[in-house]
Amino acid sequence: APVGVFDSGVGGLTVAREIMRQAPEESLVYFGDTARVPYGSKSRDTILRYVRQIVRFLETKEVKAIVIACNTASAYTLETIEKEVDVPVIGVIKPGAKTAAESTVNGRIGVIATEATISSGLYPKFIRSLNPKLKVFSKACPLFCPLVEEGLTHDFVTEEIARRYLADLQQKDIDTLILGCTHYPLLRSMLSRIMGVEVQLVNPAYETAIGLKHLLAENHLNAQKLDVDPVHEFYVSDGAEKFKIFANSILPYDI
Ligand code: DGN
Repeated sequence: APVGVFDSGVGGLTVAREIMRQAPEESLVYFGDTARVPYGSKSRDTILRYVRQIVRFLETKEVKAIVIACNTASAYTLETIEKEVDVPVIGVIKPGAKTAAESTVNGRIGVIATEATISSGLYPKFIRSLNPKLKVFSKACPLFCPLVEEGLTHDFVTEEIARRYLADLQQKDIDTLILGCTHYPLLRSMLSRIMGVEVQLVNPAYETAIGLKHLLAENHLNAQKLDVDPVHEFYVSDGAEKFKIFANSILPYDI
């Protein structure tokens, strides 16, 4: 059976990509809610309603596990969805928080994400639950997603906006920065240039893919190693052609 992966749109492809790298034997069913993106500016009730619909869709595909490959949806729905479905569910926030808590040396961590993820307060909550001494500084960067989706990943306009968003965090002496939104790993080199090489950037997608492998193993659900080639399916709620172009620019093969 495949693993279900979903996001508010294209962003979760950075998580799907990581799963394909870390667990190449697994087949994926990806759903991107491109008709209703962005989730980052919506309320918890609305996000939960959308997510329940997506989960029902994934259940019709008989997925053996579900990855909430969206920080915003993870922040607002993971706890509820875990209780409502029969298969194991993993989000991106706990893995990202754990990696950051384990990587910081000076105990000062920055988090950048959508407005909804930042106002959920979940990153600081999880980080402090792992180590109450750690200090967390958060900054919402709502313009990053649309800029990435417009293809302006390496544009000076994006760099200028990034410099403004990160100006506060640059004053905080952080040594670790969580890229708490699925689109942000695509801005990695720019963010690193602005923050300086001494600040390590945490991509929660990486740790989530490893977490998924453990979760599947614990539940005896791993695919048998490459008996058959994995098959990946992609579904969106709108704009399939645009999605395809974006996906082909991110994934290691054409979908
Ligand atoms: N995928 C969302 C996230 O990781 O928070 C960002 C896209 C959005 O809904 N704005």
